[in-house]
Amino acid sequence: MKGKIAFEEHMSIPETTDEVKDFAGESADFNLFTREILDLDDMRLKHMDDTGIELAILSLNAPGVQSILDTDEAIETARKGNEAMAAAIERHPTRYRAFAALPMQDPAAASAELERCVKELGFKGALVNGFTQKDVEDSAIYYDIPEYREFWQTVSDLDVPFYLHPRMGLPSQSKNLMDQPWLRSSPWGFTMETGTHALRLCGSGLFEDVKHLKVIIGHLGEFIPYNLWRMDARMEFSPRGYRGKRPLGDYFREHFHVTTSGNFHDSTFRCALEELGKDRICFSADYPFERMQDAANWFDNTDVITDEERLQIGRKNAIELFKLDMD
Ligand code: GRE
Ligand code: ZN
Repeated sequence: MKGKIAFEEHMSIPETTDEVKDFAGESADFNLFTREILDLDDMRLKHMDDTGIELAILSLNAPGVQSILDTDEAIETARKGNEAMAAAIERHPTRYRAFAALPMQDPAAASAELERCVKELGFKGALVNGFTQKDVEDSAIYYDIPEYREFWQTVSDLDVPFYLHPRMGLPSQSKNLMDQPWLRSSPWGFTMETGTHALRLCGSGLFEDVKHLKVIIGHLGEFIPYNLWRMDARMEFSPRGYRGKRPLGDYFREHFHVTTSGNFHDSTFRCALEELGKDRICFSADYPFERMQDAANWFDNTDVITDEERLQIGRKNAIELFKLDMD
């Protein structure tokens, strides 16, 4: 399918590149991977051309700004990442948009940077790599706490989506995973970490306090669609500190979109479609951690959806979600 829009597509700047090499894959050619994640010109555009991806909304790699302990450095690094993405959009205005990287260490600074990126640079929202560390290594701040309500109000006022992207949990959060490191990483830990963060947002009353938030998660919903019925069913008997006023599923279905990033598989896709509906699912690849070719080969050919639905999920939902000036 031509004209796809993809939006879990990562770039990097020299300040944040080293940390991603561990995740390039055991068999990966690190030099090639590094070139791919840093490149915003010929190589990436060629992959996009070859796979029918017309537009990519770029984001800074994980954990990126969220693992920087010093707040001033986090603010500076987010700015550098955002300037690099803005420059890429200037060079290729028909091929790229961007999500702001945000220094969540300081919610007021994060709000200000998001506002600058949206209003001055035309960015389409934010992509944040999970919890933030701050000041000390063993710290993990989740954004459901009251200190972030004003930040969320800014996101809502700007009327842009917030992409909650995975990162790895800290060793102190992962004591039962350390002896089998794959459990901490992308096969499982990323999903658990991000899914839990998304559920924290739902369970904190956030969507009652700030009514118009749109949150995006990748990997076909980080396991949540598969377990949504059960969570609501169990919570009826045992809400234990759940602070939502309505069932979890209501908030998830009303406030979340999910993307196909890194999850190119029919039965997972069918489950997400059945639980959330086709208006809530969007194509994405997760380049360069995944191959655009794998994403497109699956998406362009899956018979789980009709061609009309393919156009909607591959393109039109994104145009609406990000109010893109395209048909
Ligand atoms: C991602 O961006 O989703 C990602 C990483 C590292 C490894 C795997 C992966 O950042 O999917
Ligand atoms: Zn990703």
